[in-house]
Amino acid sequence: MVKTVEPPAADVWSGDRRAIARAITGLENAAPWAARLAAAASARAGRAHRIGVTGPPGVGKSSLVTELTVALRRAGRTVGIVAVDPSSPFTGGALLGDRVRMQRVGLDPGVYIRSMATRGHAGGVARATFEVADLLDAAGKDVVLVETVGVGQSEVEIARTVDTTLVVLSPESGDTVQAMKAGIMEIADLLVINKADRPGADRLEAELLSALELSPRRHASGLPPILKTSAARAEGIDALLAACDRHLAGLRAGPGLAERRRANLRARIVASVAARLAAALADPHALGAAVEAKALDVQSGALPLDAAVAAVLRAALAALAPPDPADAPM
Ligand SMILES: Nc1nc2c(ncn2[C@@H]2O[C@H](COP(=O)(O)OP(=O)(O)O)[C@@H](O)[C@H]2O)c(=O)[nH]1
Ligand SMILES: [Mg+2]
Repeated sequence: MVKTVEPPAADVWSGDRRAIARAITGLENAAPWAARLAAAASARAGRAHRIGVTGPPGVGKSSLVTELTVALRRAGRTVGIVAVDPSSPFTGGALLGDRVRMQRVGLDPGVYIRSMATRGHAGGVARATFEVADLLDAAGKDVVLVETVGVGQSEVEIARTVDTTLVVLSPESGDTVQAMKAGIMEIADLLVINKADRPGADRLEAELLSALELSPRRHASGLPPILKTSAARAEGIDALLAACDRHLAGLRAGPGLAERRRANLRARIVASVAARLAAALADPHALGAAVEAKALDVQSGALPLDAAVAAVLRAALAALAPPDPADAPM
């Protein structure tokens, strides 16, 4: 593997593109210095408005991210984009295809775009995504947009770990029922019907409204506003941005923002623990050997299964979380 040289932290915080690029590559590849930089970024982060954009493939998430970015730039705000989407036209800084507007956005020095590899363990992708969002926040971006395909549980988790979650549907996606089953309606702070220039947007809105009527959220956090946009025609974008800003202002007005960010931290801690555990269990040079040994013991009748589980957990704790002197009782 190519060794990535650690960029000077000051260059990252000042928003230097090359330093950010190197930092992100290090985070993705878990370079030796990456954990330290991630911790420093996390400590500096918190100023940016993080907006998650999720929904089924093809509803226009990347197009909406592009139009939101254009609108944000017009308002003088800087933007970081993290796309966790195997089919994303955003690729590590450069842009594929002939999407002229995206290319223009990609060339703007006030915008930093990164698409995340989705190969590897889902928990690892989640961790890297959170860290990159922290990094772009710490690098001074005013808004960080996180695009994920809302199909799997892990993508939904990522999209949720933001301040404001947009769930995007389109009249042609025909995935409304599917989306509701996958639970993505429940995480929406704002519901967006994109491709409102296509027939069926009003019918989809009526469907969503009646689905929301039955939602358990009806009496809890209140129902999410529904917005109609056409990314293709750049229509409804300012209203969507205003709704995002209103959502953040609402969180800021009370304990909501601190609560939301604490909930996000809980999810990140759980995801990191799960990812590290899963990686170690799968590694024959780490816990994999212990798992194999215990499997033999269970098979031979030397050990009941739950005792094997307990033994592997103890081994995992010893290997992954050696006692920290700072944790010792005073
Ligand atoms: N008619 C119409 N097409 C759109 C709109 N937004 C995006 N598209 C098209 O839908 C396709 C998928 O868009 P993309 O942004 O890649 O969707 P994603 O997979 O959700 O990120 C592309 O061909 C876009 O040009 C819209 O508002 N109206
Ligand atoms: Mg996309």
